[in-house]
Amino acid sequence: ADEPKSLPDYAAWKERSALIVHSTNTMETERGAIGNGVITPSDRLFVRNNLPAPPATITDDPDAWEVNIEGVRNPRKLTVGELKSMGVTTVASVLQCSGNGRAFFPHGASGTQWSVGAAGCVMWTGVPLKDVVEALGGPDSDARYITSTGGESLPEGLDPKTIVVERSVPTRALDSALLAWEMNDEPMPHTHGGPLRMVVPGYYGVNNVKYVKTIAFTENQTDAKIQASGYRIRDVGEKGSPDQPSMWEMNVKSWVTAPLESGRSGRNMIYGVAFGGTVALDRVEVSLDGGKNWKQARFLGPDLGPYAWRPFVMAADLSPGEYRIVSRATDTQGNSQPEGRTENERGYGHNGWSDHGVTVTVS
Ligand code: MSS
Repeated sequence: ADEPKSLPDYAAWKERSALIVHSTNTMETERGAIGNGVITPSDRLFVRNNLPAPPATITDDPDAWEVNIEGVRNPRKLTVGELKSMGVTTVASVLQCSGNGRAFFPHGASGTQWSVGAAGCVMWTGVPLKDVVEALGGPDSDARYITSTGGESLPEGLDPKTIVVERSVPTRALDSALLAWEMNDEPMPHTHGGPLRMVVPGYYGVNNVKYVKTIAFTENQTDAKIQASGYRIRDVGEKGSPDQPSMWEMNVKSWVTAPLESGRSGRNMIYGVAFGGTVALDRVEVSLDGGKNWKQARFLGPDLGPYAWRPFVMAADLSPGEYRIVSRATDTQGNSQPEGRTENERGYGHNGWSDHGVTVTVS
């Protein structure tokens, strides 16, 4: 058997037993380690890097880190120290990779075979991007996108546009975006984008650019590959292109976190997590028979706002047998998880309830 992979140095502080190490750049939270808390402990949070992480020394003096703000009336460079005097807010939001659930696609979508654990709910603290932009005179009048650039140093000899982590999101995200220097009440770990991270609540992980070094208000989306052809919903076998839907706002989703395999005859508590992306959740229903009959679950713990996930629980009195347990979330706009998948080349955005279920044997 293969030796279990160990954690890479830059993530060595993580709880090894809570994670599946896919590669040096990709680690997911075990389904059973997601638990039923409103916040994912930092040492259990998944990691995904498209490029090797910059050296950990970038967080030695976090207040000295500089970010360029461009495409505003008075463009300038600001340090994290300066940002800290411009405003502060804390937002709980789900960080989820676009490819979470890719392992369920039957066509063998290329990329990390994430099951459910490329997601967590995190508390971010930083300055609302809106406050920063207003202090600099507001965005240029033709701005339609906010383009964030990651601070990795790029290997020489390659066209930077083909490798840089640079993502554009529509300016509607300005209402909620923040430049965050803390995660879960601690300085932003280097592993998760410290000293400074662009956080776009309710948007897929890729838009939450780590070690952010430039924020630009732009008329067009960046032509970086990760934006122009990457992270797009396209038919199986098709190439990526800018006219296809980009992985921006997340869709409504839920999954069961316990029990996962076996239960004892009698009362069982079924737990899971659910979120609505940029829309608050209305309800979660659970089915014990693969979707024939549904019963509403109860939310657990405090509501940390529309971008956070909500743990849920449902009590079930089970006699011995096999159960297909599935959950289905609905947001306050009436969007519900579909039963199936939207087949797509890269296996993005899967929120179908059927594939995300678990088969539990009660004895
Ligand atoms: N940022 C940067 N700078 N770099 C990289 O690579 N990645 C992405 C984000 N950001 C990156 C960034 C992704 S893709 C994701 S998911 C995220 O991040 C993750 O996070 P963490 O913290 O967990 O690691 Mo998919 O959609």
